[in-house]
Amino acid sequence: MSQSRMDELQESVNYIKNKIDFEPQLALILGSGLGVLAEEITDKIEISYGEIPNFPTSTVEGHAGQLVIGKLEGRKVVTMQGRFHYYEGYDMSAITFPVRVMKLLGAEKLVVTNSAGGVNRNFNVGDLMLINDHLNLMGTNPLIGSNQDELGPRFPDMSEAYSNQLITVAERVADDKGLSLRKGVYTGMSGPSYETPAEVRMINQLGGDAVGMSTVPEVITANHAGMEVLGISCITNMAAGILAEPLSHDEVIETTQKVKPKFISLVEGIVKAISN
Ligand code: 6GU
Repeated sequence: MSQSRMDELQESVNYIKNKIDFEPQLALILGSGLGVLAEEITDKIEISYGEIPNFPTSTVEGHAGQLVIGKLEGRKVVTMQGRFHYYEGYDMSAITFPVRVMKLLGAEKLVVTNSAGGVNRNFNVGDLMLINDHLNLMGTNPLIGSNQDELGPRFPDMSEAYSNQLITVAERVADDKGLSLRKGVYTGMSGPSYETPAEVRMINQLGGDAVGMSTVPEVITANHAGMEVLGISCITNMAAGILAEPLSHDEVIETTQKVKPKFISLVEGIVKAISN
């Protein structure tokens, strides 16, 4: 990361700060089909990615591509409605950029959501999984390159990449609401092809419970920045070879639609319960 990249970050942050009159405490990244949560945000300002200087712009359908900054359950939040994926052809610096912007805006905590394929055979389609660790099988790392010490350390610790404290909060909230949750290891793959059955068996043997094409770069960046992270996967389908049927993006969309109310209720409860 060069000094000019720092200047670009600062320019983006200043642009956004000029439009808001409070500091967001909590950042949210909403995955495919889960962007509806942003509709629950009040007193909000929406800023299209394309409008923000130096921001990458989103291409995938079903991704609105904007920051939504406002209040959710009384908390000040900055939300990415639509995220950037490595498989879209963005380089890692484009994927990490918004995370750094949200941190520089004031967010000390990050809640990241995604849709994922189930690798653990005990899981069912429609389950929500708290991520307690990840496997980075994307073939790269978002922090490769010169380190900008203002942003974080050269060799960031990843021993609690997903905050145990936030996991405990999420479990308590789910319990109060009578929602059942899974807990497990998220495996990040580059995509865009889904895994082969052999790859899914490999992931399973390595300890992965779910597999997807996002989250890992953002979580590494957030840890680098010293943010506390909570990750939630919506198991939209079982990974290849687990069930007899082929995988389809349509199934992913369909399941997220079904899980939406449960997901919104959980995340809202968590946002409310997270202490400042
Ligand atoms: Cl099965 N694999 C990957 N890589 N991403 C997914 C998925 C599977 N299901 C939803 N997203």
